[in-house]
Amino acid sequence: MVEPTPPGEPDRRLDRGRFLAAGAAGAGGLVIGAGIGWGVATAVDDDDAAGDAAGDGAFELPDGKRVEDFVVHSEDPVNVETKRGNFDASYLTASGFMFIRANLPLLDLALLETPDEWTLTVEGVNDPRELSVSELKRIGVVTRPTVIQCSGNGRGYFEHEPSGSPWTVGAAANVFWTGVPVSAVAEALGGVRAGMRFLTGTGGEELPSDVSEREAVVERSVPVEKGLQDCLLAWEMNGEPVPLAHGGPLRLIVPGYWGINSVKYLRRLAFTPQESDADIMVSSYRVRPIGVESDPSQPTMWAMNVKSFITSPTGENGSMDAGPSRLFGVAWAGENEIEQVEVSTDGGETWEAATLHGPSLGAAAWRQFTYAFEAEPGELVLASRATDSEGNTQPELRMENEAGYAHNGWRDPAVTLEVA
Ligand SMILES: Nc1nc2c(c(=O)[nH]1)N[C@H]1C(S)=C(S)[C@@H](COP(=O)(O)O)O[C@H]1N2
Ligand SMILES: [Mo]
Repeated sequence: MVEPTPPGEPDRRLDRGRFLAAGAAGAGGLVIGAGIGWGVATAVDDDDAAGDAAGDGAFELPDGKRVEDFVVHSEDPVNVETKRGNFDASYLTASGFMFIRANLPLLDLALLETPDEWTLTVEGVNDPRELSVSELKRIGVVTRPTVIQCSGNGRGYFEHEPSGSPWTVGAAANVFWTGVPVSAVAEALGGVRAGMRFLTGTGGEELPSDVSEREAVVERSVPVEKGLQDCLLAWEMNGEPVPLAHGGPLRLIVPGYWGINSVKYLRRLAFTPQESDADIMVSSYRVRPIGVESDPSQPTMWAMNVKSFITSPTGENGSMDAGPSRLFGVAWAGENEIEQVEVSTDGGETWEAATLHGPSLGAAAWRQFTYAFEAEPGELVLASRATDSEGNTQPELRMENEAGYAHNGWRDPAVTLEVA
């Protein structure tokens, strides 16, 4: 079991290792309804920035990614967010632009030379055994687009400066996964044993020797029904073998849930009676008021909430020409569909319906939107606000919480431009 973080010392112990400084404060995922609030952030002393120093440009990214396409939050382990402009107006995030969120140093690239030989242990079924990727490929195959989003996406907007990477909008991506449904694997191995309530995935990284396995391992549990209805074991992303940074040779994909649940380098898939007792399940990724220690009774980061952001114009150069213009953006809502997206060109005073364009790729994927407008000289503040099929609408403000999870407010990510 894990020692709870002492009161008033949230996540402070994570500073012991760089890998954890960037790591455990990471992501999370639960559905948080609009209107829930824990009050206004109070400034807290923050000396937890270790591991989040901006890159000096001298390091290289895996899989041929270019450093200049990202905002660098840490180099080792690598945490880089996609620059807003690189989402452009596409329904798909190109692999080369996809953010990387790593709790631990990446595995050896040589692994990808023989991806079919990667093995996975399956437990909690009637016929537990080890399966290679080539065996998995014969059990079944589906292709699904999903959003992968870090629980801490938007953390950079929280005024209390939570521990962990200060992502803005770019710790999210929409990509296609190809792999075998978890249900087909369970069936091939004689079915799930009685009494199993969770599906637990374990990452295959080498663990540091100076902390316990439970503290370092990337291991997450999701409800067993979710696992059997919806999850897959992916060996392909955007039509290519899953790149190393994104969990190749084999990754668990939990559609509609926060990124942490989609465990990379999947080594063990277990149907279990209890949730994992790893720190990443027990104490990290728990949503709690500012200053409150984490505990397993708090909501964990499972299904994502409704969210959108404008991808173009980015506001990066701060100005644009007056005249006819058009904005683009993306919206998604975890396990729900996007019902509508409204946009504002006056910082949220008035709202108009945007047009949903491009393909509808299912609830777990994001939807593109666009809106044509006349840019008048002066300050222009562009905002977007999505509503999902359950009637949840993005709130104006973030929900204040200790670790800076689940930001879906519309005001912070708004784009401000000077029109001339
Ligand atoms: N094995 C393993 N799986 C992992 C992680 C990790 O560090 N190791 N990070 C998680 C987190 S916090 C997120 S947000 C996503 C990031 O996925 P990406 O790096 O492919 O964008 O992977 C999740 N799965
Ligand atoms: Mo994350």
